[in-house]
Amino acid sequence: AGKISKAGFVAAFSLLGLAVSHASANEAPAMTDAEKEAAKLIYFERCAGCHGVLRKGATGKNLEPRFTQTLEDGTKIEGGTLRLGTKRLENIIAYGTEGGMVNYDDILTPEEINMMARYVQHEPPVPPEFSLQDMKDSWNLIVPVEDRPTKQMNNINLSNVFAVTLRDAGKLALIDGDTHKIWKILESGYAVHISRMSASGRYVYTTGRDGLTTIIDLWPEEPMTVATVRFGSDMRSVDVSKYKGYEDKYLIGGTYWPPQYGIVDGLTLEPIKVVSTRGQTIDGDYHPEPRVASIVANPEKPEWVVSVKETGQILLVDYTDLDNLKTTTIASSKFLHDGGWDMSHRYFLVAANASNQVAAVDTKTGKLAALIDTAKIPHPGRGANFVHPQFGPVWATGHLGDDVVSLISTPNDDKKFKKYKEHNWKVVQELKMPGAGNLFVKTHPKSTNFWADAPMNPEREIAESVYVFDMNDLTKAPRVLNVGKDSGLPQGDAIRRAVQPEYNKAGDEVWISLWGGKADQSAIVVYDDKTLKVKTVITSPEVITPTGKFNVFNTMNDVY
Ligand code: DHE
Repeated sequence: AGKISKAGFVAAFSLLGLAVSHASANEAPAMTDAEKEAAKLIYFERCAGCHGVLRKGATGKNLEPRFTQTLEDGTKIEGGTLRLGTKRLENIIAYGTEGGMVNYDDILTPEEINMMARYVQHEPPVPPEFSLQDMKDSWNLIVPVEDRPTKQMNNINLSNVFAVTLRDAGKLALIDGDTHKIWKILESGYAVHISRMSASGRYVYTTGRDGLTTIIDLWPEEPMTVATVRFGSDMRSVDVSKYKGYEDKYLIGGTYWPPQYGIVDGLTLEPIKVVSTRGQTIDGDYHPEPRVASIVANPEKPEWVVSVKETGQILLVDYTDLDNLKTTTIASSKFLHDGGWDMSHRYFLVAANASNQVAAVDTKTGKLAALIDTAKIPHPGRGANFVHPQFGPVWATGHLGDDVVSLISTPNDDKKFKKYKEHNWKVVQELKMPGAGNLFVKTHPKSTNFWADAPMNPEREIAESVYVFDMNDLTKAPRVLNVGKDSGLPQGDAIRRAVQPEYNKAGDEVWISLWGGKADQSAIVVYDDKTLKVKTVITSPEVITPTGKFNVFNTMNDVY
């Protein structure tokens, strides 16, 4: 393991038993077995994240056959909802919708689009569960702790290394932030979603969409994967224990399928425990697929904050006694997704994206602090914190579904911020963006700039650019940097999405991924934060579909 290729992943996926029966509903259009297999994989890779394996909907709409099939006599209204049918589904898949569905006409062929339109009219196949024993069977300890170096064996400034997801290549690039040189590219499993750092900064943990988690040791001469484990068959989040005395002792991983979280040893990844997240939503309805979305470690308490998407329950998981696990369940808002800490690191703010709300947890009291209504589909990444000239400390989120960035006033015990108390937990300002489709925002304590992307906007000009606000004067329109043009790479047919600003450790450079097609060479464009001029373009034939970038120091210390 440690070297799981795309093909390996596909094989593992089938081994996991995902080649299960496809119970066809009466009115579903015909499909061959080969088509069903191909469609199932595309659904998993492209659709399940938003619509769910069981297709009950979250960020995306419910796609159960009762909504997707055409009735024999044509399209009909069912329970107030339009039944879709093959033709309309093909249009939606090809061209997207204003509701946030992206277009797939540049990724899938017309035949594949037709196949997917037919596939989602069949009953969804239910993948198998994944037990603690399954996790143990998948565990691969490549280098035991005692065989690892006892000191750093290279001269790299590890705290300024960037872990960069090469999404469709199934790889992770480790890039030296001081020299801008690619240090090492490692196999990582399919589509690493996030990387998180160990409390010590020595290890990088990655989590792949295929459920594979790796631990990479940065101390050998060259970084290497020292263990791997599979938490399930679909996964997005991972974090280590950070509380004093527990640094790097445990690692938690949250899965989309099966809906559960697992806890493993932080240095070897040996599986210890699995806990299901199935249960009741905040409305009291049973949900069979409550997926684990964001997870963060609280450095001030022996606790992880775990957001369960479909139920709207935020769990505070205490890791001091895993046999007698203590969990606080905080009812918030449904469809929890991504989030980050406020400036004081006392409050965790998480987007309930399809509810158009942000939930704030007070980790000191273990209670919900606020539910804040926002513009459509908030999508903060981890958000961004700064002191607003008029409203004091704010935490910011962009929006996938609206053309604004929302600034939310956050409480702060520092005396000098007391006067802003009346604004707390209100959206105090919306910064105007050129369109919807933002995914990530970022700033740095040493900077006066605030960066926002818009990769999901359907317009090329907008999606290939980033927007830089001056935090000293937020009445000004943002400066526009066209990352596509700045990369110097030739423009093809597909939009190259400019995605996820990430600062270096010093806070004087911002790295943007230019996320092109699977077959195209892409790039990471590095800007000088002061002059907004290009400093370097990091590219090579191996730089394929770069997306998330995680600076070791900033990720370790939640600097954003
Ligand atoms: Fe993400 C964070 C889920 C699509 C890049 N993404 C997250 C988190 C979740 C999530 C739950 C929070 C993890 C945490 O902090 O613990 N993402 C999902 C999806 O369900 C969704 C919508 C569809 C899917 O099938 O995965 C999705 N995400 C994407 C992408 O298409 C992106 C742009 C490219 C990619 O690599 O797949 C993408 N997501 C990211 C990144 C982060 C992230 C870069 C971490 C941001 C950060 O700054 O922490």
